[in-house]
Amino acid sequence: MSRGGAHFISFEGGEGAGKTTQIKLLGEHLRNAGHEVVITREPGGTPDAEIVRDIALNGEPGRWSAVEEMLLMYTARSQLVRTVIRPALDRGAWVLSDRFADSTLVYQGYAGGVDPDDVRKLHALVLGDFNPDITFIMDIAPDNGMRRVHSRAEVLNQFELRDDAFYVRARSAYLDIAAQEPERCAVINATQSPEAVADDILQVIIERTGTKP
Ligand code: Z5A
Repeated sequence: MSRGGAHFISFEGGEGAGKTTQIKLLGEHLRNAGHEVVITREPGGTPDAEIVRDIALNGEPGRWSAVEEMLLMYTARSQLVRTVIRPALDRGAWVLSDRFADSTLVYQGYAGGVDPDDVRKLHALVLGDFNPDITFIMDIAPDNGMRRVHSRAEVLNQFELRDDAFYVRARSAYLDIAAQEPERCAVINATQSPEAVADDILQVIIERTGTKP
């Protein structure tokens, strides 16, 4: 999808994969190079969508069915795209999103039990063919990622309390999506040092955009 000088990049992967860390590093790199950068996250990214984040993520596992979670995610996503992401792309900005639609396909779909085709249909209904230009799949074994999360000593959200099999299904679903959509997705070895991961990410951006930002 051509957007002129604008780029929409999403970061996906399991808990503790380093998505937030890498978005910060890439955002700094791009801003230092003189680009407008809009960083957002999902669920969230607008005041209303942050309220959805709060009710979707907190509480006990099982508070919402997977279908209900999917609807919450797309309600928040629709407003985020309409009010933040599309306007930023229209201005020519780089938009870096901490998770996007693949998270719903993986967490509510492949790992959560909603038919993935139904998730795709909802995406088409809400957003048409709107998708990131590049999606980084930050790949790390779930136990390794969770060790990083636990070492932060925060209160865990209801997704971080799910059983190991859920995370194993999620990792494998991400790798399947990357295999199905190699033009959009790039799998990054997230077990490396933050600097090495950042180098790999920049390399993919150079290859895919044809410019060194
Ligand atoms: N969810 C969903 O179900 N459906 C949807 O459609 C959407 C989301 C959009 C959001 O939680 C939850 O919502 C998510 C899926 C669900 N499930 N969970 N959990 P979140 O935003 O709170 O969690 P997260 O997205 O997984 O982020 P995270 O746990 O903060 O991980 P991260 O952003 O990938 O990692 P980080 O914060 O950059 O780093 C984690 C720690 O590791 C930190 O202490 C770093 O200093 C450290 N770190 C980072 N990189 C490295 C490297 N390379 N080496 C060593 N240590 C590192």
